[in-house]
Amino acid sequence: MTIYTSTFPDVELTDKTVTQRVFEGIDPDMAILIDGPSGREVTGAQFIGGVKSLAGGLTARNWGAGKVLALMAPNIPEYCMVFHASAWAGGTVTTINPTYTAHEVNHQLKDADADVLVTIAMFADTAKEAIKGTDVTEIVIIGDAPEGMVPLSELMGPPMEEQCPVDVVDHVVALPYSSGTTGLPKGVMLTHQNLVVNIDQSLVPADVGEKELTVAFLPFFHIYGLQVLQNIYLAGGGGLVTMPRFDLEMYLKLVCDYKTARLWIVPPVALALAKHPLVDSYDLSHVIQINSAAAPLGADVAEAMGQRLGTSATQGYGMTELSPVSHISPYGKGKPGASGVNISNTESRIVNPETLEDMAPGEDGELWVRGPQVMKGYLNNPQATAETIVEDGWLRTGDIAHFDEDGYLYITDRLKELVKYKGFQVAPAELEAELLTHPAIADAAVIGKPDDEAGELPMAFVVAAPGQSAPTLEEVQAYLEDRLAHYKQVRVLEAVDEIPKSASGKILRRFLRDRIGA
Ligand code: 4UV
Repeated sequence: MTIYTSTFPDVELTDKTVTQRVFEGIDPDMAILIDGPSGREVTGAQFIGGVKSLAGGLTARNWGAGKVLALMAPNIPEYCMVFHASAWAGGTVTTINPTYTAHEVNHQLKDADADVLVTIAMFADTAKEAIKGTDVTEIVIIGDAPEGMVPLSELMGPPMEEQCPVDVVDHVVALPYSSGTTGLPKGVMLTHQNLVVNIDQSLVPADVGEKELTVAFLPFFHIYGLQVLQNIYLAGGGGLVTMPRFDLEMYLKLVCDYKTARLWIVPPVALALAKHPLVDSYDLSHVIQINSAAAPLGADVAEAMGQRLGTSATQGYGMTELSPVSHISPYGKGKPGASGVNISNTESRIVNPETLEDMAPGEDGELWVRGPQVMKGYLNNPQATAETIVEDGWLRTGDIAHFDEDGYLYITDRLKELVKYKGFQVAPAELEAELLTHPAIADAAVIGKPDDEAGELPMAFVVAAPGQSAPTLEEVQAYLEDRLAHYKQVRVLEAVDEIPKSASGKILRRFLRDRIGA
């Protein structure tokens, strides 16, 4: 067995909850959360007071200890308050993409067994539709609530001064959804200890400066935004300027106004920073580090962005199931094309996915990761858990990679089904299931088609039902519109006579990728 270890000192496992850990880093007098569009500020003291008071209110309504709170909101300061109030009160937060359709929200509410849904007025209609047939009886609205819904302000109760006691090793505090290596999106059970240790592991090399601000446009519902921005910045003594949705001009303006040292981005934003004419109108010379993750960053784009902004682009690697960070490029020590080195307490192997034997150093194979940040498992899915976390606690990532002689990780391919559209997860199995409900489609398969801007586009191969002609791309898009969020939409379609499958009925995606030269 060839195990790649970390060169960083181990961090200690503690019995702190994630909110206790985050509170430790907070300066009460600093504006730690700033709403980007309005400039509204929340100080550390206001944040802590708000979390405790909301935790009291959640507990009074029986939405605290042991309960699941579904949070479906864009990045606004209250997002962080709701997340930590639930954690402080002993609850679990399942994070929902606010661009989801009612159909998708309904599925997650049921799967996660949510007790209450917190959202904003803009999504009230979706929320109302989505709670039908679920255990959620009330919708809480951040801001002014439409009739029949509860305004968040009404929940502010007498403060709960102490953390509700929980077993930090076992209690699931966050339940984001990920499809992992195969199948439909699943609830990823992350414990307090998972999140706390990943904060501490990341802060060893990540070097967030005291009182340092960054602009948080990466959505908090995804683990990258939730942990790297929300929790690591706050625990590290920094703060966030929140953006409810990405807009390049506003992003550049906020980065300049708040003189943020570090940018946390995904590859499509790197492309914009490298190529978009708007960038020339802003002085970004104060930026010292740009870190991209969540999807492969092309070498040309990284180089062009670095040159234009006068800094180098580095990459990190992670996965929802890893809380999410396992590899980071230490500040000033990135390598072109590399996704970083093992962080503290983290081991990696490169394994032949067929024979399960370790590959020779430098050779490509499946990346396996072990460390205290590995999830507890998938919710209500012991089989998927057992297929993903194998003996001795190794997590199979489904990514193909190798290490160089200095211990830097290079992701070179993806073994798993997952499609990444602008860094967002699109699960082929989910699209295939929806496509199969179309009356003119007899069979379907979805893969990612390489694309310069989005990274990959969801591409569908469809077989027409007997006696019918296959639907066109436009027809399929119109059909899926009410069922799937915009980013999961099929962008390319090809009608075929049959879907290539193995003897056991598994779609042979490699054949389809070869067919389009991907
Ligand atoms: O589960 P997920 O959607 O999770 C993420 C998390 C990425 C993060 C977050 C915080 C970090 O500090 C950090 O370094 C990375 O995206 O998707 C996981 C899959 O995304 C692909 C890969 O296929 C993972 O299994 N991916 C993530 N990072 C990279 C990547 C990368 N640097 N290069 C290529 N693919």
